[in-house]
Amino acid sequence: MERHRHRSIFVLVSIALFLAIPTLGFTALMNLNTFTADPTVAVSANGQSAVFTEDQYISPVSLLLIPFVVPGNALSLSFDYNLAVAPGNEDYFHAKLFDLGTGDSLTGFDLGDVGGLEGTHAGPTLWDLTSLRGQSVGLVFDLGYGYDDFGLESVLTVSNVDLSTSVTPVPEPGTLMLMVSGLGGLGWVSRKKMFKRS
Ligand SMILES: [Ca+2]
Repeated sequence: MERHRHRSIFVLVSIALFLAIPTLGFTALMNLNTFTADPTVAVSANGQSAVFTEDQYISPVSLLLIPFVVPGNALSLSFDYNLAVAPGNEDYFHAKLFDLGTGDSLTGFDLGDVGGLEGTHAGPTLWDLTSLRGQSVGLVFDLGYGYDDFGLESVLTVSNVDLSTSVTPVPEPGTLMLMVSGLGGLGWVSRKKMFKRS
């Protein structure tokens, strides 16, 4: 009886570990040089940051990735931004994931208007991508102006655009059932062996 209990505990622990594995994340910085940039967006050589300055003719000034194919094992997308709005300016930073067909932002993946009059607006942002796995969407960062904008001196930096994926693919329910029944079968076989021995 004591051995049976140990085996049951072993099986339960194995299943728990197996279920826990997909939550481990691997992060990789996206290369912003693979994005489409307007002329006044300067992407660093290593692709890890982009500096947006205002354009006399283009607004908003954009850094765009189309399509952004969300990996099947995606966990999250995070990035840092810093918008320095200069005196006499009213400018805004926008970031969103959007539908490639309609151009509409996806619910829960639109940072909204960040910025305003003179001052610094900065922060990290993290979006949970698990609901978008396998989808092709658009990703855009841009710098635009407001009604009381009378200058072109504001500067936006976007950096550390980080795509986090799970280390191992999340198991399909069918695979998991197979594994559970496999473990159950092993338990049954060894129990049978033990029964014969005794
Ligand atoms: Ca401005």
